[in-house]
Amino acid sequence: MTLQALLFDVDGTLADTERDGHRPAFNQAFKDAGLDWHWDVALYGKLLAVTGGKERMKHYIDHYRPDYRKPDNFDTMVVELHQAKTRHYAALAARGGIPMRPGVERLLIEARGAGLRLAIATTTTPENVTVLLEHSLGAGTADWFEVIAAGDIVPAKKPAPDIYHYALRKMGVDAADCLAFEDSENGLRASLGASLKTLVTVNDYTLEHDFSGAAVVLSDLGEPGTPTRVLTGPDLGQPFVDVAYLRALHAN
Ligand code: XBP
Ligand code: MG
Repeated sequence: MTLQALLFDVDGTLADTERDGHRPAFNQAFKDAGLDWHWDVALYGKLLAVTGGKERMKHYIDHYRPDYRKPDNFDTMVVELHQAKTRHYAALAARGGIPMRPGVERLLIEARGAGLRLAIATTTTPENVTVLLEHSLGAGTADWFEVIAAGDIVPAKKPAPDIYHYALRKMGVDAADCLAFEDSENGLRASLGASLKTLVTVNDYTLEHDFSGAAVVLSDLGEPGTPTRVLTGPDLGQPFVDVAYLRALHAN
């Protein structure tokens, strides 16, 4: 059991994409289509219980809009709305509008230097991952990840473990030799379902989630000068998460 690879969730983990990235992109797509659907910050927090943008829209209609009469082509309409939403999100991300969370860039650079293998396991659409990485982390950084497992590549989204199983299979690595990084309960259920030790960094939408089973729950990865806070789990006595911290956590 040696630490060989790190698997990262994207939304909420690498960057705070939900409130000011995905949410306004959905709202713009709804508006462009002449729909009176609008997701404010609080409602979006509730809708996040359902992963996947298309699945989230259907959930919204089924649970919050009993007044809405679905057209016969509702499924196609949702797919098209989601494509429009993805274009809006990509434009926002391409303007560099979504910064990486504290410590993410520093840790990725150190991990690469230490020979750790990197992968992504996310529910979001593949284009969203590439555009975010290339514009917020830097040109060429999508290539830092040997596998980008994303979106509809597996039919069952998080909290199902399928996306993690897919990434592990592609990498040919044992779950026992990896660590996963997540920010949400659904994400943690997925990583734990794939037997991955998981480090959680919370955000405003996920603070109250149930993170039982996580190896550690932190405020963020921390930076020199702005230390991380341990919310649950062992205090490894380091002000920020670096590769030495990850090796200690993995061996713990
Ligand atoms: C992310 C999601 C995604 C995003 C929106 O969850 O659930 O649906 O909110 O992206 P996780 P899409 O961080 O657990 O992977 O609209 O492309 O689905
Ligand atoms: Mg997430």
